[in-house]
Amino acid sequence: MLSKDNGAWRRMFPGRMVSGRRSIIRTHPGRLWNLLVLLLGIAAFGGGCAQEPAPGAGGVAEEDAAKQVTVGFSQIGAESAWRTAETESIRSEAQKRGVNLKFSDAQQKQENQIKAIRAFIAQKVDAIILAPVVETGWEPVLREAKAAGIPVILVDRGVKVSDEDLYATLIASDFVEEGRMAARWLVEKLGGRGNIVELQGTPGAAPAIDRKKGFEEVLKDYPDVKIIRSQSGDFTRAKGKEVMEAFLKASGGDIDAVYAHNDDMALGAIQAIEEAGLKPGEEILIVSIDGVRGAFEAMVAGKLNCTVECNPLLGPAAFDAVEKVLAGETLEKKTIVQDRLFDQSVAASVIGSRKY
Ligand code: GYE
Repeated sequence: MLSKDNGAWRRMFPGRMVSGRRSIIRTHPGRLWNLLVLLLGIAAFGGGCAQEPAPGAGGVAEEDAAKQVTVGFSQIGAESAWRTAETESIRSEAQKRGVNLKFSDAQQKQENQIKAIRAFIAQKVDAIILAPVVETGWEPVLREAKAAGIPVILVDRGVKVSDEDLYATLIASDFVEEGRMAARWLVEKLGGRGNIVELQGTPGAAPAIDRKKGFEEVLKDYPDVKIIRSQSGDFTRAKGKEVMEAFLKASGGDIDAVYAHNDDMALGAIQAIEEAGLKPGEEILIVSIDGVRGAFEAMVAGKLNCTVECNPLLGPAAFDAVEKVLAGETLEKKTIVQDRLFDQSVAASVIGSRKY
């Protein structure tokens, strides 16, 4: 192509000196080779595109380090099987793409997440992935990230801020809809009448707020289905068990069903119900959210009735967002992860294909 173009150029401008690259190409074939080698070198070693590592590209360690993207990930903790699956998905995707991941576990504390984000800013990371423990209180630190020119990608849970430009995008499930799905399933199973106890997630967390909201919204149309007790079990199995024990002590015989905001709390409640001499899944119906392996096992064993899936495998979508934002693209403000409902009737046939 080059020589053909060059020929055309010569035909159009016979005997005329041309400037710049074309003159080099036309008049000095040896230099053309040198230029090609130079261009290939730049492409192979990432000059000028330091923020877009070619997945799987090999090369000398030093040259890789020069173009490697660094991302800080502020994770909430390890309270549930869902959470550990999310962490694993982000870690393995970072590794797959050759991203240098700085991981920070906040042990359920917002103040630790804020500290981690400040440390990421000081370390001049290229981007930050944040799974925010609660919805409010993020504005100042997000402003600091923005001022430093570091994009923040929210995964899993949302935040409430006055300016949506403080984050690049949110990748999460529709928690309100999950609550509605759980309620519709339970109302039907109860035949439109019954007493429910609710195990809420972490106070102030988007999934706890929204799963309650969606569930109650459906219940409005069924006056004979009531939530008789509701308390936080912090999304953990141990706390779910403890709170369920208290519910059983207070209103034992009146409880027809449990609505747990996640599977771990439902699994804790199952233990409490069994220890109280009752049959979970039969004498007390149980519906929860997440769809982790332990929930499927409990459904196969007949102890859990239903789970609404909430997909934690957010690594690929999170790093797609990182790559796009670093390439200067504007992202959709929210990407909603699609979820499904599974009950005991399908548990045995799908358990083998579950990925988390
Ligand atoms: O449902 C729960 C976890 O934020 C969607 O947090 C997530 C929730 C998930 O601890 O198990």
